[in-house]
Amino acid sequence: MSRTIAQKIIAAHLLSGDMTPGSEIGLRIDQTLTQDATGTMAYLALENIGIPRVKTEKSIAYIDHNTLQCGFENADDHRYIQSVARKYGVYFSRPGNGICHQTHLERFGKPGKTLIGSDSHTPTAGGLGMLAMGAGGMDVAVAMGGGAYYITMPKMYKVNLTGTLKPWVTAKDISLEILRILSVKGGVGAIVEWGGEGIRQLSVPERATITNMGAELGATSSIFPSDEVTHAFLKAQGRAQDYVPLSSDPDAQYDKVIDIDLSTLEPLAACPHSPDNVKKAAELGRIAVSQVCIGSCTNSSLRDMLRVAAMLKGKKIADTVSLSISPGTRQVLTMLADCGALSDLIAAGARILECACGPCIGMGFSPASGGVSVRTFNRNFEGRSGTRDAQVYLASPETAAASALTGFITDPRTLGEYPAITLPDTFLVDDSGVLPPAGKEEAEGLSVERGPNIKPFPKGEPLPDQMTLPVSLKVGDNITTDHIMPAGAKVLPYRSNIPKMAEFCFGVCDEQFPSRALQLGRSCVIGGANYGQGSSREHAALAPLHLGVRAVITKSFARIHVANLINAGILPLTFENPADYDDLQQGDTLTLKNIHAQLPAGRLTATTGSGKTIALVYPLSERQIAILKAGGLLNYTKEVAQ
Ligand code: MIC
Ligand code: SF4
Repeated sequence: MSRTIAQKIIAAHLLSGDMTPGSEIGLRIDQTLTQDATGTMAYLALENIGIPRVKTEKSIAYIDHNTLQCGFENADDHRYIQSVARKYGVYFSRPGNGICHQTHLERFGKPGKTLIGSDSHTPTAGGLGMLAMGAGGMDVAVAMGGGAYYITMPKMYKVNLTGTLKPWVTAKDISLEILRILSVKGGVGAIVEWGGEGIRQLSVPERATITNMGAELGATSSIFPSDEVTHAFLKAQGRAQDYVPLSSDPDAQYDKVIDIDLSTLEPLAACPHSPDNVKKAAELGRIAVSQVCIGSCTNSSLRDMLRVAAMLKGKKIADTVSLSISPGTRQVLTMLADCGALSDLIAAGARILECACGPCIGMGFSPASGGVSVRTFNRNFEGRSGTRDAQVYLASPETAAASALTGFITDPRTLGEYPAITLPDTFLVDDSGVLPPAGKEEAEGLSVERGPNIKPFPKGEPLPDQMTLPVSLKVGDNITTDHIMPAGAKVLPYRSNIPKMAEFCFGVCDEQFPSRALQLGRSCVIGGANYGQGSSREHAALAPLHLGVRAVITKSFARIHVANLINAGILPLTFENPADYDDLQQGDTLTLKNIHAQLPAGRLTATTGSGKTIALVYPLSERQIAILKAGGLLNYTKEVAQ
């Protein structure tokens, strides 16, 4: 039987279910990663499950998100994760060692293996031919404990690249082009495989830029073949032994095929406030820029940094621009320093930040009021930068550096000749920033260090058979997890303190929501299409849970978020007739009866306060129904273990 790359990896890791698109499958997971902002919850869940040692081939805990330490909270979280990792058999990547996805790509990812990470950009490792997926922290905890990871068997999409990129046009522009074509909803329920002659010119870090931004399509994952380019990259990282070739069968079937001729692409930019609001940089007009940020898990490789350094060498950035540069990893930063390129960046006026997420997650470097910021990142959702009225544009390192030089959003082709760079044949390998776990015997005697900010994992309650729920909030389409549970330096320190964090829930939409919801007791939230897109943060389910939200009813959901809702014990439902969305308002009530009996059919009738009957649908697997009835994944996992 002929198969796509992803189907081959799925078949080799299938623990349950059949590979028909739409049905639930359970996968064996070889590797896991966590980062600190979601990691505390994942490890609290792991401790709760009660397994003494992780059972994966490799699990790594990265510290890269909450690295601004304005009080004890983040440092306490780092210390907790370090101690829990050491005890439970997890490698610990120290703060400053690098952004999880870039570090994982360089040092740990392996073609043909499965990886889940408590971060939506985990598919970055798909650039290496790995099946890598973002997941909620509880799912990662279960996978660390040796349990299956469950997904809906995805459809298969193929993007065929032909032709050659013109000078100044980059992998980032390819990512933006596919977002322009498919939109932020266009990849939901699918794995996007990249192929065609055109992929040969893309190095692994460039491929990773593309698989990274596949998260913005809503795709389950994105993947490249493992070929001679992959082999060369692994060899340069001193990991030639990790190479295995991997490609799709010539007659593999795809649900959708998209062709892109690379020679027709131009430098692009995603305009405020969505990654799919894509326009040609040349056609944006004269937009003055006050800030440029280069880095993030999308564009922080040595290639990207060297290119920017070559563009800035011997020049000064515009007086009106503040430029931040965050190299992705310590490997990148050290190599930049060794070859002198770091000095070129500093001399041009750049502010060098540590190897971490930084401005991408609003951890410092928020733009000025109404400021225009050009960023090489992957998300430009409203408010994410930390400045509510900032205008954030997403672009390639080349377009960003050109804009830093001129002070206006600039098509880099106007700068003249494309500066050549030479990438080394071997990279500097120093894994001393990754601390191995304790051996089994030593681990038994170790205790976990918990600071006062680390509160116990919130408990879900078993799903009642009948509920009358007032609508505590109604929101529109494309609500992101940054709306539901904002990030930024003010809120992120409370990632391990759900009661405190919940005070900021939906703050971008309605600051009164937390107090109103608490007052109502149990309630439901009404949303539009693609509800919960973006991050994997399960806080976007746990904070509403804490505030009494028992059901979320929408036109449609994003993949990771709906899994997080179920894991938290919150009932997800969609309108059978989308027009019913229009009739329901904040303050209305919905009564659901005989819930348990109706769930297996995936269809529930609800009665509104005015007596109208509406049909709500959502297909749930037996496992998901059992999780909801148990009051969330942790309760369920304990029940199953007994
Ligand atoms: C993001 O880019 O939104 C984050 C911050 O990396 C999140 C994880 C989080 O909220 O901690 C993600 O992408 O999953
Ligand atoms: Fe970090 Fe930004 Fe990447 Fe999220 S998208 S992992 S915040 S760099």
